[in-house]
Amino acid sequence: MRLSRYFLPVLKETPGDAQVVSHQLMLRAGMIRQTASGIYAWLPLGQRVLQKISQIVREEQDRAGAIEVLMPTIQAADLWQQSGRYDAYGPEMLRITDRHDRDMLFSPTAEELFTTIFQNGARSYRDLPRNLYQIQWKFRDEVRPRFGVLRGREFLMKDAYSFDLDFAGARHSYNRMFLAYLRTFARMGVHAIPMRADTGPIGGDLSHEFIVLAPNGESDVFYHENWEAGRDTSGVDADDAAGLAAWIDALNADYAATDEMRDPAAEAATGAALKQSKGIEVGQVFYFGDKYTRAMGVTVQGPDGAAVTPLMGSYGIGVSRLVAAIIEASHDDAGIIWPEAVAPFKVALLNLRADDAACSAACDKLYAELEHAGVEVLYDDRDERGGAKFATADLIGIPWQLVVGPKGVAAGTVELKRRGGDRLEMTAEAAFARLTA
Ligand code: 5CA
Repeated sequence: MRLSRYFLPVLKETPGDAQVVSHQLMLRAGMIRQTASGIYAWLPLGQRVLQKISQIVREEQDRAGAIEVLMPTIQAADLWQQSGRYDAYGPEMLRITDRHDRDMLFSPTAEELFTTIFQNGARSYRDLPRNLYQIQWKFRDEVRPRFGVLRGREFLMKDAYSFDLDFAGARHSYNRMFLAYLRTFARMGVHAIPMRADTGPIGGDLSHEFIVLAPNGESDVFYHENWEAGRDTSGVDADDAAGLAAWIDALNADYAATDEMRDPAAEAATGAALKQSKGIEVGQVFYFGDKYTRAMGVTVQGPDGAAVTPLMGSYGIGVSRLVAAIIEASHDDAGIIWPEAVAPFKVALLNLRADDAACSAACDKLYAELEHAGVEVLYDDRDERGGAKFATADLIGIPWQLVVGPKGVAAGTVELKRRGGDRLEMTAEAAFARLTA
């Protein structure tokens, strides 16, 4: 992409109404604009990151055996009356009346809808276990939307819903998602710690929140220092129910809890190893058994012919919140530092002299070659000073800067710099080889 033809409205000044660094940087880097309280437009750079994160989430959900669907955002109220949540949900639910005076709502979550859709398609025990998921916008009329997309009103969520015949199966479905979440967040370059959590309006008796440690987080969290190291999930077999359960139990033997779920006895046992921090909840998993299937009268025919009420869990990831959470965890004074897996572009190609024919020819050639090799390049071909180009590339956090100036071109060299690292001089061929390795 040539910057001269892109839509990247960066801001020089930090907007006064943005209190946390991720919100400031997302506005300054031209990723989002607020259109109403807690509602944001995603500009091209923000949309690219949202897509990168969604794709990692999708790949790990698919790998865990979940099946993608897409549900509507607007739902009929009667669905929620069946489960009893229409009245229970309260003012966070955006209620809408259509032209025929029918009560509708904008989905804040989708247990009821997935339960009905499942009921409609599943007849017998052979149709279980299943896990259906979507990546779709949600709306919650938060009392205090704040910190940009960290707590928005409209936000992008991955929500998955599992259906099982018995408790052992449901527990395995929960554990599969637990593992998938560890893998998902690690691939994005963030470390998310699972913590026992309250179930809130979703209900049920078992839940974990996945928390990224960050000074601007809204949750107070307490955890064993062992959690500061990442966990290697490469050898874990998600199909081995007993092995997976044992692996997760061993992991959870290290204490970690949110403020509402503190356990003084367990904390005393953790002793000096206990750490306290602020954190951002980027995902949450729930097991709630037959709460929705029973209320909505869902059954399938069991192996012996008798009707069985399926047991459910639901599993959310805050996809749009993650964009900001990753920035909270990865930035410096100059701007964002994207982990390569979620970066909007891999390389910023900086032409230091757009008015110099030889320099521009060298840049154009590198740009064409990198594009041809499938490398995502943002080519700063604008007629601007080098300083402004470095500042923009730093602000928007592109992992690699490929710097081409007239002196280098004459000497047959370019400079390659890792965002936040040193600049190394090399031939254009060597830089190309490094970026396509
Ligand atoms: N139905 C369940 C699981 S699918 C559910 O709704 N869970 S949740 O309430 O925990 O939301 C899932 C994730 O969405 C949260 O972990 C959080 O990362 C994200 N989220 C929730 N509220 C907001 C919000 N107001 N702004 C941005 N992200 C949010």
